[in-house]
Amino acid sequence: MINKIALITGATSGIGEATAQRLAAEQFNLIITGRRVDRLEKLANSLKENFGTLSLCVPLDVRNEQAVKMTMETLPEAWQKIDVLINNAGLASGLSTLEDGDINDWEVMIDTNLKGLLYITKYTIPFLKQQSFSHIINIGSIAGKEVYMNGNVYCATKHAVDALSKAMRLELSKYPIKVTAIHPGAVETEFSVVRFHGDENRAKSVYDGFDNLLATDIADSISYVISRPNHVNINELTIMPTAQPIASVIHRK
Ligand code: NDP
Ligand code: 8X3
Repeated sequence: MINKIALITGATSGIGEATAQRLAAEQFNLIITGRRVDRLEKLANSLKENFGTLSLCVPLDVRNEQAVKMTMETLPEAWQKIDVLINNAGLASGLSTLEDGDINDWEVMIDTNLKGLLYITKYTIPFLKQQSFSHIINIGSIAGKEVYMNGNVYCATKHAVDALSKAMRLELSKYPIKVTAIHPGAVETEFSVVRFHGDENRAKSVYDGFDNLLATDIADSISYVISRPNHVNINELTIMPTAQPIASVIHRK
């Protein structure tokens, strides 16, 4: 059996890392990217040891268009048959009104969540097109479906991911490349530590008193979506903790 290949952005932590574990368990070989090289190498070794699969570690900042272009244009031949692209790398930076917002936070979110996703997608499409069927999974957010207080720019970038997912589906179904957007609510990862610029106590309090989603729950949904028959595409999934009916309401014990 020939192993399928998935490219996962942001595989060094959280949802991306859990997805790498899940897909390797299903015998995918993986192109894993992120900025933290030590974590990529550790992950690749553990996947090989636990599942016998191969990983190509690609240290990459998705905000660097030239680096993304060069990475994809020089991809070793054995890794060019990409079946699944998982656009997962992303972040929230800060949580405040626009009036009080930090412009650097806005730039980082727009450059990563929006422009980074575009760069990766543009330079991966030539490989996806070569496959008889392939699939793009975009990790959006409930913040791309609703707007909550102080979420402004993060919400805007995730609304853009929602719009781009629809645009990609329109343009790419002819090849055919499937496009699925997955919109999670609160998942406990490093997300809130990053949002609060390293304040671990504040980050922990986000998940106090209710059963948040786990990164493995989202990996599970990705596994489901990419294992449907070729003629079936799941356009989008919104996945929430039971205790979080909408973005801004969490029932805490
Ligand atoms: P984590 O902070 O745990 O993981 C984020 C990943 O993105 C890391 O692997 C990080 O790698 C990577 N990343 C961030 N910036 C860049 C960059 N410039 N270039 C390359 N990689 C980058 O958070 P999550 O796993 O929670 O987040 C994954 C995705 O899920 C994000 O798009 C997030 O918006 C989305 N999401 C998260 C939710 C949550 O509640 N946690 C809910 C809904 C959506 P590195 O730092 O090594 O570069
Ligand atoms: C992350 C979920 O609700 O913090 O996208 O925006 S939320």
